[in-house]
Amino acid sequence: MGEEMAARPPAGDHTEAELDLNTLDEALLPVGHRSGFVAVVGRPNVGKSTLMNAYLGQKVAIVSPKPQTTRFRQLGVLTMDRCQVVFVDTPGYHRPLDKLGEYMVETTAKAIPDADLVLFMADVSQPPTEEDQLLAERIRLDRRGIPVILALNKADLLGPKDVSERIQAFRALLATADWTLLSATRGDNRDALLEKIIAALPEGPRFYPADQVTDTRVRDLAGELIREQALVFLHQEVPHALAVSVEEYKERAADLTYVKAVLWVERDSQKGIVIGRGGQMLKRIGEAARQELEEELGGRFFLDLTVKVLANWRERTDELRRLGYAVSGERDR
Ligand SMILES: Nc1nc2c(ncn2[C@@H]2O[C@H](COP(=O)(O)OP(=O)(O)OP(=O)(O)O)[C@@H](O)[C@H]2O)c(=O)[nH]1
Ligand SMILES: [Mg+2]
Repeated sequence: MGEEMAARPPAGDHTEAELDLNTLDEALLPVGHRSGFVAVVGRPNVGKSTLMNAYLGQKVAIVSPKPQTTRFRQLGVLTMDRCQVVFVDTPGYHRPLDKLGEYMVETTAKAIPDADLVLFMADVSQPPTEEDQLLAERIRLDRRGIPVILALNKADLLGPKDVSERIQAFRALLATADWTLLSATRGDNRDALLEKIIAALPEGPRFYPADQVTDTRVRDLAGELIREQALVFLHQEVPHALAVSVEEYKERAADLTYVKAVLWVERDSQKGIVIGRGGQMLKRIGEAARQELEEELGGRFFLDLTVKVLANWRERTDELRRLGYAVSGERDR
């Protein structure tokens, strides 16, 4: 199935509008049509993937309360009649502790000079951290005149008396950047930020067909959705040591997809935790993942999950490559 995921049709009867969008030939794009790549960067857990998914109205990138959830560069294409915004969701910027971390940070760093706009996301409910400062420094060095917007997220968690002090502290990181205080989950200022993003993009044609929402293959998204559910149930070091590879993805019937996936961990003890007593943990993860796949991708799914040990995979370039984390290059599955 190497297909990329198409945009979910809007709810209700929008057939006419959809047709218009899909058949609009480049020459017919409205005067002043804008387009461009928006690198969504920030330290882990600030809400980058949440915001991109909210703009797209569907889950293209997985989300979890645990830091370092996103490991790949993930595109989210938002097409409107007047613009096409290509969000580039990136892994959280941090001080890497292993080769996987180096790959993640490199992925983020590479997205910055390639972008038309950098969206620096931060968690405004906490003071700036060293990671925020390191990233701001990197942006100052690498952006080469590219505009930056500071998206100060999680405003819903910010007490009113801290607002002005916190805004000042984050603005000090990138003094010339425009900024918006928002809540990606509650929606406050989300539309206002989108308008700022669109206004900052150059005029230009579409990069992707109007009905394409990402460049992630469906089978890779399935692997990510399985990992997302594993992150819900697993704690401490296990989520970080976990990788998921999809070995088979087959439509067995019109309405039934078979997915065979391996959950890789680094040690026997972690394997025991992921399987759980009497297989209970793996069963819970599998059941939750099946529901998630059915909700996000539609149709029924049959999941065949196994847990295997790949000693120290986060430190081994060859194994990282095999799992799709191609160091110094793009994803090469
Ligand atoms: N209260 C609150 N929580 C939020 C908001 N935005 C995101 N979150 C939560 O923050 C957590 C992290 O969200 P993600 O979207 O995975 O964050 P991320 O920046 O993509 O994280 P990494 O992929 O690890 O870099 C999740 O539990 C979200 O539900 C917000 O505006 N308010
Ligand atoms: Mg993320």
